[in-house]
Amino acid sequence: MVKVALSGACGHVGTVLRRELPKHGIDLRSSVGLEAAPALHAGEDLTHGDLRDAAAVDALLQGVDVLIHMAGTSIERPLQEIIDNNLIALHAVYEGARRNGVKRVVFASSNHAFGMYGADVKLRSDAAYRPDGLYGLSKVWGEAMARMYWDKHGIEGICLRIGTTKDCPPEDFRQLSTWMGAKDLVALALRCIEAPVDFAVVWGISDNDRAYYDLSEGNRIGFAPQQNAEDFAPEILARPNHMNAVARRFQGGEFVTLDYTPPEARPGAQHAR
Ligand code: 15L
Repeated sequence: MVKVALSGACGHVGTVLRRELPKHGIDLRSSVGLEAAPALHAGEDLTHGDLRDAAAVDALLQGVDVLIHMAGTSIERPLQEIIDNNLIALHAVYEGARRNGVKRVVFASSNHAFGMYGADVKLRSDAAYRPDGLYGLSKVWGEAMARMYWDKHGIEGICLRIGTTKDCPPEDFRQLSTWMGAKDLVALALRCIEAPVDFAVVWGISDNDRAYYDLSEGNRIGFAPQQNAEDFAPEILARPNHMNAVARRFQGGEFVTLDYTPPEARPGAQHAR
Protein backbone atom coordinates (compact mmCIF):
# COMPACT_ATOMS: atom_id res chain seq x y z
CA MET A 1 0.00 0.00 0.00
CA VAL A 2 1.18 3.51 -0.85
CA LYS A 3 2.17 5.59 2.17
CA VAL A 4 1.31 9.27 1.79
CA ALA A 5 2.62 12.16 3.88
CA LEU A 6 0.76 15.45 4.13
CA SER A 7 2.47 18.61 5.36
CA GLY A 8 0.48 21.67 6.39
CA ALA A 9 -2.28 19.36 7.58
CA CYS A 10 -3.91 22.09 9.69
CA GLY A 11 -4.13 24.68 6.89
CA HIS A 12 -7.19 25.42 4.71
CA VAL A 13 -6.38 22.74 2.17
CA GLY A 14 -4.59 20.34 4.50
CA THR A 15 -7.52 20.18 6.92
CA VAL A 16 -9.79 18.83 4.17
CA LEU A 17 -7.21 16.32 2.90
CA ARG A 18 -6.30 15.10 6.37
CA ARG A 19 -9.96 14.40 7.10
CA GLU A 20 -10.95 12.96 3.71
CA LEU A 21 -8.02 11.00 2.25
CA PRO A 22 -8.15 8.19 4.85
CA LYS A 23 -11.83 7.69 3.90
CA HIS A 24 -10.54 6.77 0.43
CA GLY A 25 -8.20 4.13 1.82
CA ILE A 26 -5.09 6.31 1.86
CA ASP A 27 -2.53 5.42 4.53
CA LEU A 28 -1.77 8.97 5.65
CA ARG A 29 0.82 10.58 7.90
CA SER A 30 0.07 14.22 8.66
CA SER A 31 2.42 16.95 9.79
CA VAL A 32 0.35 19.38 11.82
CA GLY A 33 2.75 22.33 12.22
CA LEU A 34 5.29 23.44 14.79
CA GLU A 35 3.44 22.05 17.79
CA ALA A 36 1.69 18.73 18.41
CA ALA A 37 -2.08 18.70 17.81
CA PRO A 38 -4.81 16.30 18.94
CA ALA A 39 -5.44 13.26 16.72
CA LEU A 40 -8.64 13.14 14.64
CA HIS A 41 -9.02 9.45 15.45
CA ALA A 42 -7.26 6.83 17.55
CA GLY A 43 -3.96 5.78 16.01
CA GLU A 44 -3.73 8.71 13.58
CA ASP A 45 -0.16 8.94 12.25
CA LEU A 46 0.95 12.46 13.17
CA THR A 47 4.20 14.42 13.24
CA HIS A 48 5.03 18.02 14.00
CA GLY A 49 8.05 20.30 13.91
CA ASP A 50 9.85 22.94 11.89
CA LEU A 51 10.35 21.66 8.34
CA ARG A 52 13.65 23.55 8.06
CA ASP A 53 14.89 20.95 10.54
CA ALA A 54 16.10 17.70 8.93
CA ALA A 55 14.96 15.58 11.91
CA ALA A 56 11.39 16.92 11.59
CA VAL A 57 11.46 16.25 7.84
CA ASP A 58 12.74 12.71 8.36
CA ALA A 59 10.02 12.03 10.94
CA LEU A 60 7.48 13.02 8.28
CA LEU A 61 9.04 11.24 5.30
CA GLN A 62 10.48 7.97 6.58
CA GLY A 63 8.84 5.08 4.69
CA VAL A 64 6.76 7.46 2.54
CA ASP A 65 6.04 7.05 -1.19
CA VAL A 66 4.24 10.31 -1.93
CA LEU A 67 4.45 13.66 -0.16
CA ILE A 68 1.65 16.19 -0.57
CA HIS A 69 3.41 19.37 0.49
CA MET A 70 0.86 21.92 1.62
CA ALA A 71 2.94 23.57 4.37
CA GLY A 72 4.27 27.09 3.97
CA THR A 73 3.19 30.70 4.05
CA SER A 74 -0.02 30.93 2.05
CA ILE A 75 -0.56 34.68 1.83
CA GLU A 76 1.48 37.78 1.08
CA ARG A 77 3.93 38.32 3.96
CA PRO A 78 7.27 40.06 4.60
CA LEU A 79 10.16 38.70 2.54
CA GLN A 80 12.01 36.98 5.39
CA GLU A 81 8.98 34.90 6.35
CA ILE A 82 8.44 33.88 2.73
CA ILE A 83 12.11 32.95 2.39
CA ASP A 84 12.09 30.88 5.59
CA ASN A 85 8.89 28.95 4.90
CA ASN A 86 8.58 28.79 1.13
CA LEU A 87 12.19 28.70 -0.03
CA ILE A 88 14.39 27.30 2.75
CA ALA A 89 11.85 24.88 4.26
CA LEU A 90 10.84 23.74 0.77
CA HIS A 91 14.45 22.97 -0.07
CA ALA A 92 14.81 21.07 3.22
CA VAL A 93 11.71 19.04 2.35
CA TYR A 94 13.00 18.13 -1.13
CA GLU A 95 16.35 17.11 0.32
CA GLY A 96 14.44 15.02 2.85
CA ALA A 97 12.53 13.45 -0.02
CA ARG A 98 15.86 12.44 -1.58
CA ARG A 99 17.22 11.06 1.70
CA ASN A 100 14.09 9.03 2.35
CA GLY A 101 13.54 7.69 -1.15
CA VAL A 102 10.20 9.47 -1.62
CA LYS A 103 8.99 8.72 -5.16
CA ARG A 104 6.75 11.74 -5.75
CA VAL A 105 6.24 15.22 -4.33
CA VAL A 106 2.98 17.04 -4.96
CA PHE A 107 3.79 20.72 -4.49
CA ALA A 108 1.16 23.29 -3.52
CA SER A 109 1.75 26.01 -6.06
CA SER A 110 -0.68 28.86 -6.51
CA ASN A 111 -2.65 30.92 -8.98
CA HIS A 112 -0.65 33.87 -7.57
CA ALA A 113 2.38 32.81 -9.64
CA PHE A 114 0.19 34.13 -12.52
CA GLY A 115 -1.79 36.84 -10.75
CA MET A 116 -0.68 39.71 -13.00
CA TYR A 117 -2.52 38.31 -16.00
CA GLY A 118 -5.72 40.15 -16.81
CA ALA A 119 -8.98 38.70 -15.55
CA ASP A 120 -10.17 38.54 -19.17
CA VAL A 121 -7.67 35.92 -20.35
CA LYS A 122 -7.66 32.13 -20.06
CA LEU A 123 -4.30 30.55 -19.28
CA ARG A 124 -2.91 27.29 -20.49
CA SER A 125 -0.56 25.43 -18.19
CA ASP A 126 2.45 26.54 -20.25
CA ALA A 127 1.76 30.25 -19.69
CA ALA A 128 4.76 32.32 -18.59
CA TYR A 129 4.89 33.19 -14.89
CA ARG A 130 3.58 36.61 -13.90
CA PRO A 131 3.61 36.56 -10.08
CA ASP A 132 1.60 39.19 -8.23
CA GLY A 133 3.83 39.51 -5.15
CA LEU A 134 6.47 37.84 -3.02
CA TYR A 135 4.19 34.92 -2.21
CA GLY A 136 3.50 34.27 -5.91
CA LEU A 137 7.22 34.65 -6.61
CA SER A 138 8.00 31.96 -4.02
CA LYS A 139 5.71 29.59 -5.93
CA VAL A 140 7.77 30.17 -9.07
CA TRP A 141 10.80 29.02 -7.04
CA GLY A 142 8.80 26.02 -5.83
CA GLU A 143 7.69 24.97 -9.31
CA ALA A 144 11.24 25.29 -10.60
CA MET A 145 12.43 23.22 -7.64
CA ALA A 146 9.89 20.50 -8.41
CA ARG A 147 11.13 20.46 -11.99
CA MET A 148 14.77 20.29 -10.94
CA TYR A 149 14.20 17.41 -8.53
CA TRP A 150 12.53 15.43 -11.31
CA ASP A 151 15.14 16.27 -13.95
CA LYS A 152 18.18 15.89 -11.72
CA HIS A 153 17.11 13.40 -9.04
CA GLY A 154 14.18 11.47 -10.54
CA ILE A 155 11.62 12.50 -7.92
CA GLU A 156 8.28 12.73 -9.72
CA GLY A 157 6.62 16.11 -9.36
CA ILE A 158 3.13 17.54 -9.70
CA CYS A 159 2.71 21.26 -9.18
CA LEU A 160 -0.83 22.07 -8.16
CA ARG A 161 -1.66 25.66 -9.02
CA ILE A 162 -4.39 26.00 -6.47
CA GLY A 163 -7.07 28.61 -6.98
CA THR A 164 -9.34 29.34 -4.01
CA THR A 165 -9.98 26.26 -1.93
CA LYS A 166 -12.08 26.53 1.13
CA ASP A 167 -14.38 23.96 2.61
CA CYS A 168 -17.37 26.13 1.64
CA PRO A 169 -19.06 27.60 -1.46
CA PRO A 170 -17.40 30.45 -3.38
CA GLU A 171 -17.72 33.73 -1.50
CA ASP A 172 -17.15 36.52 -4.00
CA PHE A 173 -17.09 37.47 -7.67
CA ARG A 174 -13.46 36.44 -8.27
CA GLN A 175 -14.03 33.01 -6.78
CA LEU A 176 -16.53 32.30 -9.57
CA SER A 177 -13.32 31.85 -11.60
CA THR A 178 -10.85 30.51 -9.01
CA TRP A 179 -12.91 28.28 -6.68
CA MET A 180 -12.21 24.61 -6.11
CA GLY A 181 -14.82 22.74 -4.10
CA ALA A 182 -13.77 20.26 -1.43
CA LYS A 183 -14.98 17.24 -3.42
CA ASP A 184 -12.90 18.26 -6.42
CA LEU A 185 -9.92 18.94 -4.15
CA VAL A 186 -10.05 15.42 -2.77
CA ALA A 187 -10.51 13.92 -6.26
CA LEU A 188 -7.52 15.93 -7.49
CA ALA A 189 -5.34 14.82 -4.56
CA LEU A 190 -6.23 11.19 -5.27
CA ARG A 191 -5.22 11.59 -8.92
CA CYS A 192 -1.97 13.21 -7.78
CA ILE A 193 -1.22 10.15 -5.66
CA GLU A 194 -2.24 7.57 -8.25
CA ALA A 195 -1.74 8.98 -11.77
CA PRO A 196 1.14 7.50 -13.78
CA VAL A 197 3.00 10.73 -14.57
CA ASP A 198 6.56 11.93 -14.11
CA PHE A 199 6.12 15.70 -14.07
CA ALA A 200 3.00 17.81 -14.51
CA VAL A 201 1.62 21.21 -13.67
CA VAL A 202 -2.10 21.25 -13.02
CA TRP A 203 -4.56 24.05 -12.29
CA GLY A 204 -6.43 23.28 -9.09
CA ILE A 205 -9.92 24.62 -9.66
CA SER A 206 -13.39 23.21 -10.24
CA ASP A 207 -15.06 23.08 -13.64
CA ASN A 208 -16.05 26.74 -13.37
CA ASP A 209 -17.82 28.40 -16.31
CA ARG A 210 -15.70 31.53 -15.70
CA ALA A 211 -12.41 29.65 -15.12
CA TYR A 212 -9.23 31.65 -15.70
CA TYR A 213 -7.49 28.42 -16.68
CA ASP A 214 -7.66 25.75 -19.34
CA LEU A 215 -8.01 22.43 -17.52
CA SER A 216 -6.63 20.07 -20.16
CA GLU A 217 -3.35 19.37 -18.30
CA GLY A 218 -5.43 18.22 -15.33
CA ASN A 219 -7.29 15.88 -17.68
CA ARG A 220 -3.91 14.36 -18.51
CA ILE A 221 -3.65 13.05 -14.93
CA GLY A 222 -7.31 12.00 -14.99
CA PHE A 223 -8.69 14.97 -13.03
CA ALA A 224 -12.24 15.65 -14.18
CA PRO A 225 -13.72 18.21 -11.77
CA GLN A 226 -17.42 17.84 -11.05
CA GLN A 227 -18.20 21.03 -9.17
CA ASN A 228 -18.85 24.44 -10.73
CA ALA A 229 -18.79 27.81 -8.94
CA GLU A 230 -21.46 29.02 -11.36
CA ASP A 231 -24.05 27.12 -9.30
CA PHE A 232 -23.57 29.89 -6.70
CA ALA A 233 -23.44 32.79 -9.18
CA PRO A 234 -26.99 34.11 -8.70
CA GLU A 235 -26.38 34.56 -5.00
CA ILE A 236 -22.92 36.14 -5.45
CA LEU A 237 -23.93 38.45 -8.29
CA ALA A 238 -26.83 39.76 -6.23
CA ARG A 239 -24.35 41.10 -3.65
CA PRO A 240 -22.14 44.21 -4.04
CA ASN A 241 -18.66 43.47 -5.46
CA HIS A 242 -16.23 44.96 -2.93
CA MET A 243 -13.10 44.54 -5.04
CA ASN A 244 -11.48 47.78 -6.21
CA ALA A 245 -10.60 48.47 -9.87
CA VAL A 246 -7.12 46.94 -9.62
CA ALA A 247 -8.35 43.76 -7.93
CA ARG A 248 -11.04 43.40 -10.62
CA ARG A 249 -8.60 43.89 -13.46
CA PHE A 250 -6.07 41.17 -12.56
CA GLN A 251 -6.46 37.45 -11.92
CA GLY A 252 -4.65 37.74 -8.58
CA GLY A 253 -7.43 39.99 -7.24
CA GLU A 254 -6.71 41.55 -3.83
CA PHE A 255 -3.14 40.20 -3.77
CA VAL A 256 -2.29 42.54 -6.67
CA THR A 257 -3.44 45.57 -4.71
CA LEU A 258 -0.84 45.01 -1.97
CA ASP A 259 2.15 47.31 -2.56
CA TYR A 260 0.89 48.02 -6.12
CA THR A 261 2.37 50.95 -8.04
CA PRO A 262 -0.40 52.67 -10.02
CA PRO A 263 0.39 53.63 -13.64
CA GLU A 264 0.65 57.36 -12.83
CA ALA A 265 3.36 56.70 -10.19
CA ARG A 266 5.54 54.47 -12.40
CA PRO A 267 8.92 55.67 -13.64
CA GLY A 268 7.79 55.93 -17.27
CA ALA A 269 4.93 58.20 -16.27
CA GLN A 270 7.32 60.55 -14.46
CA HIS A 271 9.54 60.86 -17.53
CA ALA A 272 6.49 61.64 -19.65
CA ARG A 273 5.63 64.68 -17.50
C1 15L B 1 -3.71 31.29 -2.54
O1 15L B 1 -2.72 30.85 -3.10
C2 15L B 1 -3.73 31.49 -1.07
O2 15L B 1 -2.98 30.50 -0.40
C3 15L B 1 -5.08 31.57 -0.48
O3 15L B 1 -4.94 32.19 0.78
C4 15L B 1 -6.08 32.33 -1.36
O4 15L B 1 -5.82 33.67 -1.28
C5 15L B 1 -6.03 31.85 -2.79
O5 15L B 1 -4.73 31.75 -3.28
C6 15L B 1 -6.83 32.75 -3.73
O6 15L B 1 -6.26 33.28 -4.68
O7 15L B 1 -8.02 32.92 -3.50
